[in-house]
Amino acid sequence: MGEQEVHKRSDPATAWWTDARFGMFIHWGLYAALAKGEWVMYADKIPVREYEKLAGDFNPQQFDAAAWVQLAKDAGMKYIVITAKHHDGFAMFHSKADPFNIVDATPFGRDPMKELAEACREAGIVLCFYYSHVIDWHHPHSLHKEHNNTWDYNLAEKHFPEYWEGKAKPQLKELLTSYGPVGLLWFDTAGGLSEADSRDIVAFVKGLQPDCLINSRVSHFIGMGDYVSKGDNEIGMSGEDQRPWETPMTLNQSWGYTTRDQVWKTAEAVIKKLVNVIGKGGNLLLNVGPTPEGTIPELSAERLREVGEWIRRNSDAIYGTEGSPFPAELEFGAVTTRPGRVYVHVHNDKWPADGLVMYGIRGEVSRIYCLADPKKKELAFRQTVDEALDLHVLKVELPAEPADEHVTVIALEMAEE
Ligand code: H79
Repeated sequence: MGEQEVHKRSDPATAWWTDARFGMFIHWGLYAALAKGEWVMYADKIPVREYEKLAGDFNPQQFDAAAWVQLAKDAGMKYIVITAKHHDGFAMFHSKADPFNIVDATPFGRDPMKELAEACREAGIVLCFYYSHVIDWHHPHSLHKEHNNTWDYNLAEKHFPEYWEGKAKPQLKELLTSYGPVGLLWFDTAGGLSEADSRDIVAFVKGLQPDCLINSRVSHFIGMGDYVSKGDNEIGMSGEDQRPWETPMTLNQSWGYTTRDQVWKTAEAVIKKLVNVIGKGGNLLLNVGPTPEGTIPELSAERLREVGEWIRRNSDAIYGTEGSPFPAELEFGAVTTRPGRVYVHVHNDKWPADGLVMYGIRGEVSRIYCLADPKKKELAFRQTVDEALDLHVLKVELPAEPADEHVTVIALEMAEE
C-alpha cells in the first residue's frame, strides 16, 4: 500500500461521498450520435478522420444542465460523475490541450461541463469527472494493454509519454483548474499503466485539488485511489472491502446512448439493488446515456424519479448510514444503521406477514414503525434472550400489507444505553 492512505467509512476525507450513497453516472460523448454505445469507434474500427466528422454535426441544442441536475436531485442522487472524455478521446469540455473538443470542433460551441458545474453548485450536487486516462483511440500515442486503435496507428511507433504529458495530464489540469472544486475523478481501464505513472497521476491530481477523491481504477496496482470501484455492475459481498467502495451500474445494459438495448431495469429493481449495495456499506453509481440532442431518455428519467420518490420516504435509512452489522445476507432484504437506529429494508415480495424475526440485535429496542408511514404507527414487538445460547431474538408484528412500494423499511429505535 506504500504511502497511500487507507480510508475507513468514518474518514473525513471521504465522508461527503460515503454519506451520499447514491450518485448519477452520465456517459455522454460524440458516440451518442451513432446510437450504438460508447465503444462504437473501436467495435466498428472507425478511422479517426471519419470519427472526427461526427463532431461537425454534433449540436445537442436541447442540452439543459439545470434539467439534468434537477433529475439527479429528484432521483435522490447526491453527486454526478460525467464523462469529460471517454475512450474515443473527444473532450466534452473546452480544452486548450486538444482541439478535438466540444467547443472547438462542433457547431454547438458550448462547454457543457461549465454549465453543469454552475448548475451543480446552485443545486448542492457534487460534480465529478470521468476521464479515460489510458485508452484514447484518437491520440496516436495512447497505449493500453489490449484496447488500442490499431487501425489508424502502429503499436510499434507509439511513444506513451507524448500522450501522457501532451494530452492526459494537461486535460486533467484543465478539469481541475477551470470548473471549481471537483468531488472526485473517476478513472477507468488502467491496463498496462506502470506503477510509477499511476503514482504520478495521483500526485498530480492531489497537487491541484487535495480534496478531490480518486477511484481505484486509476491503477491496476491494488490499494491505490481513495476508494474501491467494483467491477461494472458488480455488487460484491458484505465485508469484502476494507475501504469504501462503489458499484457502477447501468439502467439497461449499456453505458453510452444506444437504440439497440432496450432491456431496462424497473424502479423496483433499482431500489432493490440500491438497498443491497448500501446494506453492504457501498455506494451505487447509476448510469444514464443521454441522446445526441442532449436529453436524458424519458424512460430512464421516469424510472429515476420513481426511485427518488421512494428514497424521499426512506431518506433516514439511506443517507449517512452504515451497512449491516450482521455478517450474513438477509434473504428478505437488507439492513442499514446509524447510531441509535437499525433500518430493516424488507422486499415486499418477501413480506413476512406472520412476523419479522431478527437475530442478533443485542440492545434494547424502544420503538418500531414503518418509515414510510406518515403517522409512524408503532408496531408491537417482543425481545427474548436465551443467555445460555447467547441468542437474542426480536419478533415484530407487521401489518398484513407492506406500507410502502417495492421495499418497506422497518425502523427500529434503540433505547439509550
Ligand atoms: O465506461 C464504461 C465502459 O465503456 C468502460 N467502463 C464502464 C464504466 C469499459 N471499458 N472497458 N471495459 C468497460 C471493458 C471492455 C470490454 C470489452 Fe467490449 C469487451 C471490450 C471489447 C470486448 C464491450 C463489449 C465493449 C465492446 C464490446
